[in-house]
Amino acid sequence: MDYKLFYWDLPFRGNFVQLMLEEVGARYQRRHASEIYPEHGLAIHNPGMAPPYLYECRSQTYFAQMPACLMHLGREYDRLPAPSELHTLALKTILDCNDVLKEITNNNGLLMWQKEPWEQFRSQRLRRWMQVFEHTGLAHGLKSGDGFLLGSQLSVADIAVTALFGTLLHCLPPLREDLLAAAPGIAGLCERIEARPAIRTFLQKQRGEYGSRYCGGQIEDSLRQMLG
Ligand SMILES: N[C@@H](CCC(=O)N[C@@H](CS)C(=O)NCC(=O)O)C(=O)O
Repeated sequence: MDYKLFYWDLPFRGNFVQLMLEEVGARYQRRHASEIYPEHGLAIHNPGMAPPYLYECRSQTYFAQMPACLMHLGREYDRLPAPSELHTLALKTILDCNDVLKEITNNNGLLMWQKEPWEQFRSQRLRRWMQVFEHTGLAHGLKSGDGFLLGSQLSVADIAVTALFGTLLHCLPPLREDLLAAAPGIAGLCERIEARPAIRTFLQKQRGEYGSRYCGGQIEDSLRQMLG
């Protein structure tokens, strides 16, 4: 066993780590977040605020913070670009993705969405975020039918973008038209990454179990109401 991933029975933030574990063929167990959070959250070494938690068996280390988990796996499995500027852009991309998760859930579900702020977010910030990823890809040679976000090789950035938008489109399909309009290259990239054998097999199984569940809670209900 290489890793244990502690998360809820949802794709949302956990799939960033899990798609990576699948892509690299790591031996891992998916465990329920409640085994750690909240009761035992401070009892582990290097505690974090909330799931996901990644436990590395070899080093007996817990990692919290999704971007840290993903960067760690990227380094362990050689899925980080070698030039230091691209390495930093990979981190930046993962942080961008984590920001989108927070924004789309209205600050991790602090307030439920109302029609007007949602429509404003959808047509302005969400659209702009999509364009941010699209422009990054185009600047590094992403084409409509091939390529990756940061150059000629798959990196953690491709896994992150797919965990963000592939999941979003599967769970909240009305947003597909938004991505196709604002970031067609990213839409194609997500399809290609989701079609990679290990990831495809995993997603088929997970989507069979979870259906279209996304982030859970009242905020997911609120998002669905907004999308009619
Ligand atoms: N910045 C953290 C955010 C963690 C987070 O917000 N986790 C959510 C699920 S995606 C959670 O379980 N929140 C429960 C809580 O904060 O009480 C990360 O990137 O991992």
